[in-house]
Parts: sequence; structure tokens; C-alpha cells
Amino acid sequence: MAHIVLPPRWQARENDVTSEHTYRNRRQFIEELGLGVIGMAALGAMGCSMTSFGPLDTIPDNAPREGYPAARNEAFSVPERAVTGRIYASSYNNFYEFDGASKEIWPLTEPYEPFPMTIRVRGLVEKRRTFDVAELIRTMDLEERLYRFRCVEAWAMTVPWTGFPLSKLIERCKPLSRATHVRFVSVNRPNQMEGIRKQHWYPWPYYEALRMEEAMNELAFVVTGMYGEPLPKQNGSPLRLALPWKYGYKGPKAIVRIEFTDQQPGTFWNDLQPLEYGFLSNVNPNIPHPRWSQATETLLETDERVPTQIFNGYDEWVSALYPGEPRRPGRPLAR
Ligand SMILES: Nc1nc2c(c(=O)[nH]1)N[C@H]1C(S)=C(S)[C@@H](COP(=O)(O)O)O[C@H]1N2
Ligand SMILES: [Mo]
Repeated sequence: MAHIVLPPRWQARENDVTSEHTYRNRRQFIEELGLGVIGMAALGAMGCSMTSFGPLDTIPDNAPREGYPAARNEAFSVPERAVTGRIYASSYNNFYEFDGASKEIWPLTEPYEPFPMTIRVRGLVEKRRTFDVAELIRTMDLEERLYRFRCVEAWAMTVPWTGFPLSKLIERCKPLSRATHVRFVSVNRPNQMEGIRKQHWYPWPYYEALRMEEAMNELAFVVTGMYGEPLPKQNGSPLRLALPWKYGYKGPKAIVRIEFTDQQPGTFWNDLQPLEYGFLSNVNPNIPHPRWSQATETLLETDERVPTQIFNGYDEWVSALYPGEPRRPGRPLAR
């Protein structure tokens, strides 16, 4: 399932403009494929130009670049796994606004323009406010964190994300003390996102939510970049969440609205299929998905099958939040 066929369609676009930036990414792309200088010469001979388009060329030109690459926060390391190659983390994606069937999302993101973007803060707050995302990114202290990432579909990767703690953003939002939950809504641009146009049966826009104490946990991270550069569009530009102890779908991409509530909000996948996708959705090998086991996962790039860890290996950060989390093999979610 996680197997990726590389290289992707380099010659897909003809009217691409060569810039220093795309040239650099192109070289890196080829180097990461292990073709080296000889490979580049061979591609040239085959008629592949340096202006072809690939998964690392989808970083928006107008994304803020100050603060990249950010210093690594060494409190977050993944000793038992190698860092996933950048090209893999940006070639195999879930982003239903573009397509729900294929994982090859990046070629579909061409019409999408993540900047400028604003985030509206609503609900139980002292005062409604609106953040300009580029300005928000520029005014936050960026750091890099190496996190495990686990999709509910049993593939996993290890990614150096750039961003800032979600708690810092929530402080700026000034929620009222009676807020118990925070809700996030993703961007809804059918004219730029063909998955929204084609999959009319989904309740767009994508929405997710956390309990306040989950959102304030040290691990909860607002992601603005990866691998030392701003986020590629397919990875959730301009800004998304990384919640490494939860399944990937709990981390919405391209957030445009944050709402504080005093009741548990609905979430996209839980509302659609409550017996398959819970509200909490903590990574847990003991709770099988009704259609597959969660005991192991496949690493992107190597296709190695490895055991799934409770809370994805983040037990010491989050176990106190979930006294009821099953610790022995059990059954799928029940009504
Ligand atoms: N708005 C939005 N956010 C989303 C999704 C989506 O379809 N739409 N997919 C989720 C799922 S299922 C996963 S596994 C991760 C994938 O992140 P990645 O593409 O950076 O690996 O994004 C999550 N966030
Ligand atoms: Mo996922």
C-alpha cells in the first residue's frame, strides 16, 4: 500500500518557469533519487529539462522564508527509526480536497494558492480576531521537531516538521476559561481544489477538534514547514497541525478557522463513519480498525513493517490524558 513508484511524471508541465528556486529543488530531487551527476546528464540527454515539475516544486513562491531552517528541538527525537526521505513524504499524501482515491496529490495542487490566507478566531474568546497567516508565521519563533507520523491506514513516516507549539497560538486567541474544546476548519476553495468539486458527497469543508488539554499538550504542533523549508501545498500549506500521538486525520491541513466551544464538536471522519474513526483517535495497536489490524505499520520509503506503539511512542507525554485507553489487544470501536 505504501509502495511508491518513482520517478513521477517530470515532463507533465511545459510552461513552467525556471527560477533559482525550482532549479535547486530539482537537483535535490534528483540527488535524493540517487541518480547523481551522471543521472542528471543522462536525463538531459533524454530531453528532460530542468524546468520539469516535481513534488518539491509545490512550495508556494510567496511563502515566508524567514526563520528556515529552524533550530532542531532535541527534546523530540525518534531513536528507533530513520528520517523518511523528503521526496517520499511529499509524494504520497492524503488531502481529500484534491483527491480521495489517489495518494499522488501533488500534481493536482497546481491551481491552489495558499497565500494570502487568514485564520478567523471565533466562539468562546475574549474578542473575535483574524490572523494573516504569513504574518503569524513571521512573528512566531519557529523550531524543528522530528516526529513519528501514523496514518490510520497503517502507513507511517518520520518527519522533521517546522513550526511552533499549538499552545502559543491558543494563547494569542485568548479563549474564555469555560472553553472545553477547540475546533479547526480547513480551507474551502472548490475552484482551486478539484476533490471538493468532484466529491460532492463529503461535508466540506474538512473539520476537526480537540479537547483543550490535548490542544495545550506540549506535543501539539502547528506546522508551517518541513525538511527546513516552508510546507509544500500537498502537505497542507499554509499551515496544518501535527499531533503525533493521534492518527493523521486528526491533524487538519490548510486551517482557516479556529473556534472555541463548551461542547465536544463533531469531526469530519467521526461524523461520516463513527465505528471506524473515533473522536479521540489515539494511535493504539490494541484497537483494530474494523477492516484491518493496527498492530503494525508500513514505513514509507523502506516498506518495512514495524510494530505500532501505543500513543505512537508518545506515552510519557500524553498517557495522563487518557486513563481509559486500552492497554491490551481488544475489539474495534463499539457504539
Ligand atoms: N484538510 C485536510 N486535512 C487532512 C486530510 C485531508 O484530507 N484534508 N487528510 C488527513 C490524513 S488522513 C492524513 S494521513 C494527513 C496526511 O498528511 P501528509 O499528506 O502530510 O502525510 O493529513 C490529514 N489532514
Ligand atoms: Mo490518514
